[in-house]
Amino acid sequence: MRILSTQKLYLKSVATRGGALIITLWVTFGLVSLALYFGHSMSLELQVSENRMASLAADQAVQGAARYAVHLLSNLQTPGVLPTVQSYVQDAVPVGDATFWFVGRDPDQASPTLPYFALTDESAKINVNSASQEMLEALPRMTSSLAAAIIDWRDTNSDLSTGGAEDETYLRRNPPHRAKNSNFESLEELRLVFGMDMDVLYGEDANQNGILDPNENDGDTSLPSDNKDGKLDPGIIEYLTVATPIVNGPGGPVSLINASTASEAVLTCIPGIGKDGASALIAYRKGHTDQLATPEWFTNALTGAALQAGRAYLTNASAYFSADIAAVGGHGRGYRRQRFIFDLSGSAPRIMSRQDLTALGWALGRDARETAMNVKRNP
Ligand SMILES: [Ca+2]
Ligand SMILES: [Ca+2]
Ligand SMILES: [Ca+2]
Ligand SMILES: [Ca+2]
Repeated sequence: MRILSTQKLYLKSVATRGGALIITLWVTFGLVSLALYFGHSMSLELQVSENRMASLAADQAVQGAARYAVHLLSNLQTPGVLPTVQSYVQDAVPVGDATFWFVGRDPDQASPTLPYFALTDESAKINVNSASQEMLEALPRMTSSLAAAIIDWRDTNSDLSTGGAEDETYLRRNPPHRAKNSNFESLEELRLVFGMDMDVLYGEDANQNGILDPNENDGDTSLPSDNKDGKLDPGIIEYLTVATPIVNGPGGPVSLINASTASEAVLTCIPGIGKDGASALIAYRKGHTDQLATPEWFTNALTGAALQAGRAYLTNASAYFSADIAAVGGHGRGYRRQRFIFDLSGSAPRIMSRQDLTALGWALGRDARETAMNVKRNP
């Protein structure tokens, strides 16, 4: 009996120790899980705060780049003429941990997929507030009805142009509104014009960077819709501005277009110049880069009727420039993009507009993020 009760006591003690062991194991497991949980959430928090820091650094880089642009534009070697890309930095410029780029347009359009970095000239574009119906109709993707609707939107009267749209059309919309009957203040306002669609306005260049990104050349596989032809077919927004002043020309109001910086598509829209005159201007300026600061160099490139009709629209200088600034913070994180338009016509430079383009997504092509990581920075 005595032996039995000793065995019972032993077994009881083993059971108690086993229970204690299981409890200890559970507690340990719980502690390890808690440690792992807090460790994970702390590392997530750290990552979030690093991303926040990177975004802040990118924001600061954008502001710094804007000041740098103002400095460059206020100290032009030849007034009105953009500096050559060799004379200033514009590609993967380090600012502390951050890096910025000026997203530009290649005047020679050397490659449809390679990003080009530079400040840009607003006088290289057609002013949507002064353009005639004829000029608007000459834009790629434009129809005569849409050109008429643009003019009806901005003209102060309510007389309906052929194919255009005034109050009665807009009042039928849900919610109803009226035609603006005054000038466009921004190009985004074009979205309100009757007959406008995203294809016409933005074309294939969904991120508005002037180059063909992979999703812009894959047909309907991903947005935007494109013709997969290896070339960028931009929308009309690429060729338009609201920044340049409207002056009195011999045939009515005009906004001068810079023959030294305008694309062939823009030059083609100028009355009397057309496709032939535009190619003549482009060929001349490629062959005579040293003459582009010469006043009225374009008179040597055009002949007869083209010169007579087109001269009133052309200039070789500008006082309206834009800096489309993209930046990332440390480790290539925290992407930001803002487009500034500057008015340099007065005694002090003025920011005419500032537009946040971050939501359009990455605009710097394939290699920029890696370049940013490898940029040499001051210690
Ligand atoms: Ca009107
Ligand atoms: Ca693009
Ligand atoms: Ca596509
Ligand atoms: Ca295309």
